[in-house]
Amino acid sequence: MLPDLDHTPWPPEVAAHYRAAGYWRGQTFGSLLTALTAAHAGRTAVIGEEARWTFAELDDRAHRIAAGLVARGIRAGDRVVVQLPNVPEFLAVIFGLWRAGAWPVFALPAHRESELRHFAGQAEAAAIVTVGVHERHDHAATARAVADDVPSVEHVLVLDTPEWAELAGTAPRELPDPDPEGVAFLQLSGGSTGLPKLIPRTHDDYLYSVRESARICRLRPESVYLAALPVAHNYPLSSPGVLGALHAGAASVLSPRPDADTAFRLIEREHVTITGVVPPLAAAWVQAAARTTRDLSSLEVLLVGGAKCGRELAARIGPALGCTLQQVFGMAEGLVNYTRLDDPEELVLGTQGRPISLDDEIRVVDEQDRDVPPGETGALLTRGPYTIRGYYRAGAHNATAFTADGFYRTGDLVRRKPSGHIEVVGRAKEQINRGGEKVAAEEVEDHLMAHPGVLDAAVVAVADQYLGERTCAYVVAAEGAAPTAPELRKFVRQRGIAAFKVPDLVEIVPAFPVTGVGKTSKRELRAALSELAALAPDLKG
Ligand code: AMP
Ligand code: DBH
Repeated sequence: MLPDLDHTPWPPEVAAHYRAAGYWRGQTFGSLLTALTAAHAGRTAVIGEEARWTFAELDDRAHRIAAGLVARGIRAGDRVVVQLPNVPEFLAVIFGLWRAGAWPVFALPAHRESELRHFAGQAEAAAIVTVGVHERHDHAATARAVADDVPSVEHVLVLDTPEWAELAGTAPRELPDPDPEGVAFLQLSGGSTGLPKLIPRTHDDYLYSVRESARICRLRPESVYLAALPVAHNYPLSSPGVLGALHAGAASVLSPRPDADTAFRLIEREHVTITGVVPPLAAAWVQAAARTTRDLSSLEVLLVGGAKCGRELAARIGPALGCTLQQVFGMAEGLVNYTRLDDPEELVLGTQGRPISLDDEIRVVDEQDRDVPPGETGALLTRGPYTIRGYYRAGAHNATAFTADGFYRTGDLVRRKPSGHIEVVGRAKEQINRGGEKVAAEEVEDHLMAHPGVLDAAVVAVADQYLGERTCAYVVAAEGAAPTAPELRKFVRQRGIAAFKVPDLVEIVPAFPVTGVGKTSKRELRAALSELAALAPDLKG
């Protein structure tokens, strides 16, 4: 079994190559912000609904927060769960943590007590940074409940409180710059087994992907990036995201919500040039664009990714929004693919792009890990200068999530074009992609199994017109029990998990179909979904 390392390093000769090739440049996020501020001090860096900060203001805030965190006992290498909505403070907090040498653990606003307890516990976090009530949820109360359960958590820091104002007002001080090859933060994976795994990303590796993303998306100081999706997610954070925008000296607008009304208002107000959405949102924006009175003419590029963008939708985006479509297929574990802005239409509409780096190694393999012939479908394996070699403290999981020679098993089924462009054709992992929000089947199954009336549970994807996929939970009731679908959905919600993980459909069945070796056949369950009514009696056996 592999050891439970915080960070699985790249082999030394591979790391030497990444340095020599100029991918890893020995810069930290803190020193990047210092350099950006020197170059762009008076330019706008970040725009919220009300606030508008220059690079110099963001830099000053990050310095003060770093000093305030250190004064409260946060040390280099400490993990700090950050659960913030799309507000400018998000950037001040993460750069503050980076300057203090602490590692942000990026939770999403949608996460609830169960997930936060897992992140804080798994990371042995020293603190949680969050907000008070946001979108009718009391995040501060949730964070305090988590702190009560997780002994390592000593501080719950809540934005917009007197305590926070004091911390954020601390006099700046010089702090040692952390190791650029060391871990910078823990990102979350959508997961396919159990609870989400934590992904250790280094300053060097992540900055490489951010720098190249900014270049590939042609960001320049005059660009304006709109973060419509939750900014802690890897996609709006780095593909090219708010970090790519900062890197280019450009401004980022943080949208409180992703809906067309809010986003279009901000596009018009701030002359947004580029943004990124998931396919269902792209579809909603395409519809809304037909009747909007907002001026969207500043928009040059719309990135679409997180889930497969079908050709039909892809073809409608440019004409409807008056901009160039750029497909992006990425993962928090590393590898990011983009269609290029000068790619022929056939590739832009029909593929999910090609890798960022010439040193992104791609293998497309069959079930025995043998390369399939060029152009045929297989499972995507990858390794490269910004793809992790192991999850955080997850030796046993790493043994199966990676090949012995360090390739990450993405779980995606793909085909490769002669140009190197990748078409995503399906998935081999037990994950439901709910319009870009990933749901690990096992995590939801475990919550269902906690109900006394549930003997067995299997969660599968069901095709959905809007989201691409939704979740369906098949449940076998315990003897003498008769749980109902609404009861089970409520039960799962009350376990304190993100709303997007609560099963959309719950079907109570007498038994599951099994495979030849007696495992629950999810394939048959999925097939059964399309003819549910007719098949239900046959599920016995
Ligand atoms: P995560 O590992 O949670 O960051 O999620 C990454 C996964 O999202 C990938 O492995 C794919 O399954 C899926 N994904 C991301 N972008 C796309 C895309 N453009 N098309 C299809 N699937 C995507
Ligand atoms: O889905 C993702 O995780 C994702 C999508 C697009 C991602 O991590 C990214 C780009 O960087």
